[in-house]
Amino acid sequence: LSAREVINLLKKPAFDEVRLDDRVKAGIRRNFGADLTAAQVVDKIVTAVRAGGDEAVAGFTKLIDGADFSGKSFEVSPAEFTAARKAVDDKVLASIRLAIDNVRRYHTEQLPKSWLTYREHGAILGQNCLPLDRVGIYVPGGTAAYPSSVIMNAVPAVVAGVKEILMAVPPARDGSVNPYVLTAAREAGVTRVFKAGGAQAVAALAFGTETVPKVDKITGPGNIFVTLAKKAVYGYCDIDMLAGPSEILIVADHTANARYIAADLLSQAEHDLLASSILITDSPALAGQVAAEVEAQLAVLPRQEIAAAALTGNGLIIVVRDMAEAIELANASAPEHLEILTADPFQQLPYVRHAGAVFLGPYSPEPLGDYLAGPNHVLPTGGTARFYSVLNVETFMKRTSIIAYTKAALSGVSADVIRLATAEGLEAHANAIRVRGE
Ligand code: HSO
Ligand code: ZN
Repeated sequence: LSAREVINLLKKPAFDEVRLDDRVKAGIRRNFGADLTAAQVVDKIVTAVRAGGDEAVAGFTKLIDGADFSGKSFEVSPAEFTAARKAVDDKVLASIRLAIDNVRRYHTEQLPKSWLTYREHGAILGQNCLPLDRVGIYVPGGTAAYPSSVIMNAVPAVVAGVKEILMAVPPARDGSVNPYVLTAAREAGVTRVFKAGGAQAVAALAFGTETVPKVDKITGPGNIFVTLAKKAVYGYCDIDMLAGPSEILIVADHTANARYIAADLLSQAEHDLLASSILITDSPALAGQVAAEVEAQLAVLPRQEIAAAALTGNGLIIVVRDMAEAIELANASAPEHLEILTADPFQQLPYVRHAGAVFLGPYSPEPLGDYLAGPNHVLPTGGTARFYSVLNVETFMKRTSIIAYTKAALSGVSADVIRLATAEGLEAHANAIRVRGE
């Protein structure tokens, strides 16, 4: 392929209706009885929940997840938390706690500082960094019930100082929620958990219902319905980003270990039918070894079907002339996860401009970051690493500016302010300065 063709191949859309897989399309037809797009379905759900509150949420939960909460609470009770905790092995609990600890330590470093500074004539200027009051974190269910995602969303919010952290997670048919997810929620500091998923959960958090208080921001990954719902409610509350299927792009030279590379490529492929796994190397020999390794390792994976579909759809091995070309292609792709497996990976780091997270060297496999190295695993996908950042403490904070001038400081700039106000034709603005000079 020409360089241009390769670059076009690597630049995937963040998410779009075209990427809906057939099972989702069949689900839409089954539940909504028409050939609607996902965006149209989401629009219907969001409007219904905004008007109908709890009852509408319960209706969609029954229709889509099969769990029946009509006339019952869909909030997780203290008894359910206790039962979940009992179902979790002590060793797993210890690992959850280690992950929370590492993630907390890392995110504490990110806390922004409020500050005040002096200007001429005793004027004081500053900035106050404040946590949001109430946030909602979305945690996917189904085959993607990830306690690690609970940790990655909740811990930065706790570190930011958010008082109320609500969580929404889709229930199983019998109305239950994965015990690991509930235990991680409790350990990480989540305040309340609601058994609702999809667009209905996002709408409930954004607009509030009788049971669910309205939040200021919704974070966390989800399927296409969750993502489109976040887009639809943006402005009524804030959102973190619009995330799509997982991606890994590995840049490697002849010194890299083909078994490691294959394992890491498969680690993201097993997430999702639409996940993407790409190797870029300047070594044709390595390319061949990795292709063989991927086949061998894939053959014994429990989630073989998903991983194979992902590799067929979005798996690539690209052989380039040199590392400069490899990094250029990596930047063009702006991957969620970028692994650099070269003789001296730090040498490439200064040239990396677009990536959600970078993993350097043979002992920093991507799954280490998914669970407990400390950095967040909620990352921009689909090329959006060009403009979105990884989820972080400031995701849960906002800044307020502070202005405290003295009489002397004000009179020093009065004429300038009046001139600017007059130029804008805003006489009342000018007067606010004038009356203080009298
Ligand atoms: N790699 C996923 C996060 C995750 N992996 C959760 C395992 N559990 C998206 O970056
Ligand atoms: Zn992962």
